[in-house]
Amino acid sequence: MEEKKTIFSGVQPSGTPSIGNYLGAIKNMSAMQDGYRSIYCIVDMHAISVRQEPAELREKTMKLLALYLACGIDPAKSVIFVQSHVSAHAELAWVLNTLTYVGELNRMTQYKDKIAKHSDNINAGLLNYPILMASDILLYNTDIVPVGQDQKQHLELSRTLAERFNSRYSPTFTVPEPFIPKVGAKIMSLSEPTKKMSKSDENENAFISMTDDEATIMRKLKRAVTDSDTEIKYTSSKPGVSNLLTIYSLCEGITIKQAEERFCGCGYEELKEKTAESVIKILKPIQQRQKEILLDKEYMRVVLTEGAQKAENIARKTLSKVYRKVGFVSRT
Ligand code: ATP
Ligand code: LTN
Repeated sequence: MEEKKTIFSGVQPSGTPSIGNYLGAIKNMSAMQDGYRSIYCIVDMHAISVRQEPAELREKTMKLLALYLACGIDPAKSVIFVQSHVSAHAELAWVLNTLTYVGELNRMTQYKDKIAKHSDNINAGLLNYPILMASDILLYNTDIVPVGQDQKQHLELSRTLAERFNSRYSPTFTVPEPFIPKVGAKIMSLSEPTKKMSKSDENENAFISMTDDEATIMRKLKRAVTDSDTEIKYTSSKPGVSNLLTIYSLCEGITIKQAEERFCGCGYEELKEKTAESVIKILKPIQQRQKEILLDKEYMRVVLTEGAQKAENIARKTLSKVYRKVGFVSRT
């Protein structure tokens, strides 16, 4: 029997995930777990590259775990763990730091965006962020990384670092491929539809959070920026309408073309209302399950302990190999 390929992905516990995180990444993480050896991480070490309130970070980490589970990521099928529980991530990151040129880091789009947004805290972690991400991915000999469009550039660096290590020492890492969905890879902001929907936007009306209630989802979508025209068509000159069509079609499980046909002759009001209803239909059962899971602290603890153990076993093997290849002497 052919061995399953490995997929790895991570989400930061830096806020409440948005419908963008769900449609662009988490949904695929859940859908892909049957066909692959899947490893899913809650990347708390990445999250502290911007300031986090410690008690809140702990709470958001547990909520993200409950959300993973509520979205159908199943600990019987996937390894689910918290990044800081497996110290090999930080250790490999150091080695990869020594293989990365500063010029490769400071041209990263996410870095430039983040330093503009957090000008009072331009720390080295923001710059080195993609190296830690490469370390996450390379430790598990990952073949495929399901992510949104915004992570493509980081994935490129992971590939470069894998190739650089392999050629400088000897073949060690699998060179990972991104899996970026054709539809939904970049859900746009509801208030500025030419910008990516971000869970950390100061304007709460710009994104739908996975925990928003029905009334909030309806209100936010009704206020979504469209245009002064009336035609419901997926085209680059109509970013707001195209974004709603994308969200609607993904929630309904239909193509964009089918969505356009459904709305043929309708007004924007109807598009917004129907999109809100389809988002609510997807989110409601997830929210219900997340609430139930959060009450079962013991279950969550077991998932984390077992996940960390499994991840650690794989990661240690890769790290030992790396340490040997770079010339570190063995302890024993
Ligand atoms: P922030 O905006 O707070 O910096 P984020 O919303 O980008 O964070 P992450 O935890 O960094 O959230 O991303 C988790 C996953 O969601 C990544 O795979 C990322 O590519 C994907 N993702 C993030 N925003 C979107 C979006 N608007 N559309 C589609 N996918 C997205
Ligand atoms: N950088 C990603 C989160 C992330 C990740 C990863 C995604 C950290 N490590 C490994 C995929 C694989 C983000 O900002 N969305």
